Amino acid sequence: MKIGVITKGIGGFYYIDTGEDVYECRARGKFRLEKITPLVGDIADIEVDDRQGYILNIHPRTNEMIRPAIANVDQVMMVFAAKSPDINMSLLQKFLLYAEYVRIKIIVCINKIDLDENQDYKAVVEMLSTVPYSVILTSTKQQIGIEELKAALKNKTTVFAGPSGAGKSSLLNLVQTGLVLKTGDLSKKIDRGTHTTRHAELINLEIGGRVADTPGFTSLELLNNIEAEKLQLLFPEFEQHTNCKFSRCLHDTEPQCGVKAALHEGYISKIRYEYYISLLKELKEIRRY
Ligand SMILES: Nc1nc2c(ncn2[C@@H]2O[C@H](COP(=O)(O)OP(=O)(O)OP(=O)(O)O)[C@@H](O)[C@H]2O)c(=O)[nH]1
Ligand SMILES: [Zn+2]
Repeated sequence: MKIGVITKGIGGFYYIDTGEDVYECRARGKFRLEKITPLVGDIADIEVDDRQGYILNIHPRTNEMIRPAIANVDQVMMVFAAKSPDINMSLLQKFLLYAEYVRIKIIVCINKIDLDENQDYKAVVEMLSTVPYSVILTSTKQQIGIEELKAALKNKTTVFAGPSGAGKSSLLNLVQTGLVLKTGDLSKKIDRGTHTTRHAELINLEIGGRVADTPGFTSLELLNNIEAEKLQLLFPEFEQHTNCKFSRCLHDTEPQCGVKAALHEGYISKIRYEYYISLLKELKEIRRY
């Protein structure tokens, strides 16, 4: 028996990288019976002779994303451009929330800082200084931050996310020549009339680690089924300030709220807090019906 990582799945075949070799395997019938589909990123026990074999077992997943379908991601690199296209704050907030929801570590990369003469991106960096996510500032044109990016990717499994044109492919190309992401824009594919399901593939990095070949989060699953009381768990910076008077405080209109106190003292970003309140209102609306 060997252990490896599923790096690709095509037509019922899975490609498992054991670190020494890549094996083409099928899943045993028990997976169908138990309605488990092996995912790219899964750690699998395999039984092989020569180059082919069977997947015997899948190890428990640390996390799982739906689009692209991928398991055990260490981190998501959220790439936004400082300018052109300008940072879409509400999209950034949604991405942060979604990554928190699927429990994946977040790194925010602000690219194209060469275009931002007034350094407007600093407002975003300031907002992010209140959350436990790291920030990398880059420019592919001026080769800024590339070593830092490489260090962050080394020996990790990373999914890139971010709006079209932010520079994901340009950045990856500096990490490793020839590495290009398949486009993540589903609407483009539909326009061309090719309704292909997106199968993620993991690509080995020369520096160690892997990246998914297709950007994540192009469509965000709705978070409608979250309970209002649980929404605050997706805002990790609130946690150390929840010394509120009421144990079930939603940090909205309640008196003596620790989160609101932290907001006034500047430990919690106003933008983040307002986003939280807007989502809370939405969730309460949904519940009313
Ligand atoms: N000025 C400047 N332009 C950049 C930088 N990085 C990328 N670009 C340009 O921005 C454009 C988009 O870059 P891509 O790497 O294709 O962006 P992407 O995020 O992969 O886009 P999609 O494939 O559509 O998701 C290209 O014309 C790049 O040359 C940068 O740091 N500075
Ligand atoms: Zn409170």
